[in-house]
Amino acid sequence: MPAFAGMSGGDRAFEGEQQMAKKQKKATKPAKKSAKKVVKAAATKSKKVVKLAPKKAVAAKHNGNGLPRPSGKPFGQAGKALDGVRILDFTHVQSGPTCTQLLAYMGADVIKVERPGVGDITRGQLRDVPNADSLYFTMLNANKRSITIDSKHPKGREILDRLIKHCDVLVENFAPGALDRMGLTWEHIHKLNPRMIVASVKGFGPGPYEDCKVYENVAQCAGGAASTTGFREGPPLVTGAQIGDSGTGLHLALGITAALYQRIRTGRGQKVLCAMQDGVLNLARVKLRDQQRLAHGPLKEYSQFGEGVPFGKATPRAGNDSGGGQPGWILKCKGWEDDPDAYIYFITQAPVWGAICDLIGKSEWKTDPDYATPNARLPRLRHIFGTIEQWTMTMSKFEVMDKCNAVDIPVGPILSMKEIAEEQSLRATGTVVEVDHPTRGKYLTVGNPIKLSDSPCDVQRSPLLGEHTEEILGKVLGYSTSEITEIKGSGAITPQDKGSRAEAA
Ligand code: CAO
Repeated sequence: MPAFAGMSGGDRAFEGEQQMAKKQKKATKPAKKSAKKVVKAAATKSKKVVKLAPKKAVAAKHNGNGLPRPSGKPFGQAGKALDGVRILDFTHVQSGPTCTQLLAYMGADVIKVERPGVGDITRGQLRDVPNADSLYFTMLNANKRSITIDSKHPKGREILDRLIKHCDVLVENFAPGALDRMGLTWEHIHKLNPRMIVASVKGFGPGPYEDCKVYENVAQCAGGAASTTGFREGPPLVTGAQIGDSGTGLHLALGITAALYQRIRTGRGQKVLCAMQDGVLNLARVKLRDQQRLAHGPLKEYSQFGEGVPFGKATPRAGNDSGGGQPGWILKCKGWEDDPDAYIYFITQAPVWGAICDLIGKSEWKTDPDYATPNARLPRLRHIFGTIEQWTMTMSKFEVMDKCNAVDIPVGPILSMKEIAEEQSLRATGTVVEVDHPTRGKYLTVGNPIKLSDSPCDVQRSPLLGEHTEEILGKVLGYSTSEITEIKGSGAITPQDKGSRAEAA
């Protein structure tokens, strides 16, 4: 029976483990029997031999929970966390690809389906090297394989159905309804493969906006991040961190791994939905906390309070206030006039208030009732940070970092992307990785930010468009060479016309 007609990969990996455990358990049975014989025969000669039997029984009990014995291999050499999990990756742009790249980093076999001749639209967006896949694409599609399939072509649909039978998870972030329009409804997928997990990113969950297309900044605005970011006097601001796209992809990856785990018990797949609005709100939850605190009085941790500016009805923008239990602000450092990143985030953490006072030459603040306690300081935050800034401006951000960390004061240098790209400690941990690519040459990407001690991440370059089409048709789906030739001739895996290519580029 071909592989795609059977059980799906993730379960195979887990059930393989269980069978191994059973085998180990079985293996102990004959040993137990022969041990009993030896014990019987020897009993007449010596009582000491009899005592060996219970010891074997105890050793067998360790396997009794159906799980394999702990691997004897050194950590990092027992495969990857998601080995055996097969992902049918229908994602594009940023949110979905973030999710599947993380799963690929953890060992899943990610098969990215792309439109023939066009591919993921980001291949051609923000291009820096002519005719080469953009950094936008290459930094979001590492460790994946690419197959081109026209999902609206009858033969393409047939190939997709085979892939659905073969895989454990289908991940997609099309516009609402697009997957259904391809004929890939939940009912269709679930009938073909009841174990399939169907994971989707959408802009909004069910409700008035569920049919809307959504990009990053739409989600930042609709999720409450933009209204609470920026300075009070200015307009709402979006943040450079892609909390709508990459943040939601991250949420989706967690949902998928949980669904894979649940499937071990239930034997069936399920739908996993992450709406970008929900993902952003989850990351902006402290601002919903403050919204509710407002009903009980002003937000004293916001410098607006000390400045005597009344609060409105909604959580305001608070500039660089931490707004939390430990007040903070961004302060200038030496060279700020010319260097836009010569700043440091300074936190006046209460337990080290004495050290702060000593360091900045304000030892008298330690006992002054206007400054000695966190509550006394709240109405004076602007003045306090202004005073600290006089001190930070005399040094570089790294000198401030050294002096503060020496006495446990939490501070954060404002690092530019240039500094991050050059930071050797990030290279050493594999968080920033240099990858070689056949058409664009060497480039930097972000490796797996989640470090697993028994599942190291080895970052592989992103695939070229359709690089693995024949390999997947033949080796994964079992099509013969003549069938592949026939498929090629059908137009299901090759570009149909030049018009669509030009449009996507
Ligand atoms: N073969 C044939 N057709 C294919 C195909 C393939 N392999 N892959 C995609 N298509 C088709 C889809 O079927 C769809 O066609 P229909 O509209 O006729 O059904 C079409 O390509 C376009 O898909 P789309 O609507 O998803 O793409 P878009 O560029 O118009 O919209 C986006 C992009 C991101 C706004 C939309 O996909 C979306 O809202 N996604 C959900 C939210 C999301 O993830 N947003 C984050 C994007 S990252 O910033």
